[in-house]
Amino acid sequence: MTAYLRGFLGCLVLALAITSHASELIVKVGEEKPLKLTAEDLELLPHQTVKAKDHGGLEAEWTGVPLYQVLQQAGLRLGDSLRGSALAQYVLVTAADGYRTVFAPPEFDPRCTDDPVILADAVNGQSLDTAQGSFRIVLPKERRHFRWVRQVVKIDVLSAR
Ligand SMILES: Nc1nc2c(c(=O)[nH]1)N[C@H]1C(S)=C(S)[C@@H](COP(=O)(O)O)O[C@H]1N2
Ligand SMILES: [Mo]
Repeated sequence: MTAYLRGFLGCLVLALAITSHASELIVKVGEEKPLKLTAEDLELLPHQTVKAKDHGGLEAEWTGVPLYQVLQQAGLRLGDSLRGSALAQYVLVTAADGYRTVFAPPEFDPRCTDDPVILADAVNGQSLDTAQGSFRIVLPKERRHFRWVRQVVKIDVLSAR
């Protein structure tokens, strides 16, 4: 009984360790110090809710933080600074399964567009499930869903040369 309990507690601790590890997002803007965000850190930032159809065509309410705010916190300069060589920057989003996709900063800079790009942590008032991961990119205006990256674990801002 005691051994069983110990085994159970061991599994629980391991599961918690894996879950908390999986929920960390690393955001690296050029040579800036990487920003590490847990799900709890993201919760503290101002959220926005958007309506969007999922891949199956069902309308849902996605809640999260506008991506540009997370990137600005990690050191990305938008607005008036987005000019000249800064326009050769690209944003590489990597998921836990190795899926990757890129964005360009003007696609989510509010000085350039009204179309939201959300780093979502909830849908219809519920936290995202394990298939979605702790963080998912949501693009309500994009007709294809290939950039709705699930299980986002890393975001790099790089410069094309
Ligand atoms: N991590 C990850 N995100 C991903 C993908 C993937 O393979 N891995 N596929 C993309 C594609 S092509 C589509 S159509 C949608 C599907 O979203 P769904 O799984 O919620 O239906 O997820 C996108 N996000
Ligand atoms: Mo897809």
